[in-house]
Amino acid sequence: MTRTLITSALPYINGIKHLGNLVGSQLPADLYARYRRARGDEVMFVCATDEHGTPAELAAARAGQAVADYCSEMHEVQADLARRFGLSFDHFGRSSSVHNHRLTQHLAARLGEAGLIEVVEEEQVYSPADGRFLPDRYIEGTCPNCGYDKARGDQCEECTKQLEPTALIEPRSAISGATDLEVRKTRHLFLRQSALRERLDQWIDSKADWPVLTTSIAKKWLHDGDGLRDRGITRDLDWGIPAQFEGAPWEGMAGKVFYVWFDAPIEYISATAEWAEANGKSEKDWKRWWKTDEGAENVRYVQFMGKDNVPFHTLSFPATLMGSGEDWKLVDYIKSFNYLNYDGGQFSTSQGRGVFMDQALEILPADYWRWWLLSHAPENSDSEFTWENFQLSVNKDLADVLGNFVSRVTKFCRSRFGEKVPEGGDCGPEEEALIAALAKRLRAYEAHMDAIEIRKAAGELRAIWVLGNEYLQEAAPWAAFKQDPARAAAIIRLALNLIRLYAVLSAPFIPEASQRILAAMQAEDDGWPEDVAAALRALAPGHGFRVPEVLFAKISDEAREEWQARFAGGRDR
Ligand code: B3M
Ligand code: ZN
Repeated sequence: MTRTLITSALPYINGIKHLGNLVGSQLPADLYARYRRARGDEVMFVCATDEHGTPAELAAARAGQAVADYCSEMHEVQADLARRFGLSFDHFGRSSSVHNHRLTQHLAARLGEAGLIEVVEEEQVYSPADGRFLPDRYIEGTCPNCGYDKARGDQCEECTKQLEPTALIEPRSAISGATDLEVRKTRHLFLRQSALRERLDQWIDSKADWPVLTTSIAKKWLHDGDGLRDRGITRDLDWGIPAQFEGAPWEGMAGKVFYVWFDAPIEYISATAEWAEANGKSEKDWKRWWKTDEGAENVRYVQFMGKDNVPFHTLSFPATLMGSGEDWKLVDYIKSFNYLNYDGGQFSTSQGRGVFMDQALEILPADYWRWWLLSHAPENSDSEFTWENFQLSVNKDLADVLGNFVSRVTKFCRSRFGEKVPEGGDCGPEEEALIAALAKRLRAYEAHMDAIEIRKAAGELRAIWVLGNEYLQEAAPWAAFKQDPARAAAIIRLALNLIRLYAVLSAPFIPEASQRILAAMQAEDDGWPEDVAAALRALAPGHGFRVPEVLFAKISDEAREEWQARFAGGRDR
């Protein structure tokens, strides 16, 4: 059996995520996980909240809470939203878990023993006004690489370059806005990534099938020379995983913690250990996903993330795992995404601009959002959410094409034959043509899903729905019923079966609606159809069903305008 390990980039703990965040990692990862399970794989799908570092501290301070309390609360909020969006994680963990503390310190110790970590005296930006060092997001300024004026101390979101706080132009404190900053000396652990350059280079070269977006970013920072600079992996912060611990092969790190980007990807592994513990499994059970000497050699590991996360997943995290000298599973395929923009601008957490996960669900059920976001995933370039486009896509694809098919067929059957699959009549060339067309499209759908080409897969699924409507139009059971009721029965029998098949095929995109369709058809999802003709005989004559409630309601112009005004910005989050 194929075994597939899937991780989504870990959402930061610092607040509820917007739809741009969702479509850049968690949602496409869920689509793929659901699909792989449907194809019969054994799947391990993990995610977690990313709880350390300056984003967590700043957000807790803003909320007036202790950082540990803030993180516990926000983890629950995010876990609940994930559930309500149908994100089917096997485990949704926390990077602040004991498991992650243990494993992060273990890997750091291994790297230290391998001579890949050294204690370095370095210069850090210090703010006398704040009375503290300003690591990472505590400092903002202009990016020396692209000129973006809100670059943060650790990375420019605009051009994805990893930065050193001292490199920022016109730096200011993110806490107080102070600009009278000093540079002071302090001692930190450095990961000697540069010593692994050749291994990383070869490894990335061996990934000929990776999407261009992923490899271009990886190669850029690998050959830029700067991307693989030895980097500080500790910080002068209180909240995090202590860098001084029992058995650490260094001294003098008391009071310092690991950099959030050092421990966050390790949480992918730790979350699997958390899963094992939560489900009464053993260490062996999680290691068979992660240790190539303990069963993971046959696992296919796929990661999902936004483009700004790519350098950390193609360089730093693999450097950590390779450098440990242990047999950890490295990623096989990285699916990365561009950004989703919002109505002529950017989503902005600080300005409350755009739609956030909680607000989205206040307006409409998850499947409406899942469908739009996935069918417009920013794969090859940035894409844009507009309310017009959202309305169009929901009303056409979901309501007119899929919803209407289900409703017409079930209602027609109820009025002419009752709420059971009718018997009698024969299929002919129209049905043969339909089955051939469906089979062809189904194979194309699978190919796109296998390749994680999400927009293309969505397009193919929509085309599969359209085939049903076209068939109905041509076969015209309402006309046939007058002359030849048996022929009408054969058409409707096939159409009812098509509804069940649509539920199975659509489940990765719109799981909740698929469930409702199956419930109405009193049918099970009995697995991915290998043979279309056979799948269209699953509901035999006499099988009962009910006409489902409206599957997808249309979005009116008034509702669209109201939402447009409501989310234009200005709401503080
Ligand atoms: N939390 C950044 C982000 O959400 C970060 C991802 C960590 S993945 C290990 O964009
Ligand atoms: Zn930049």
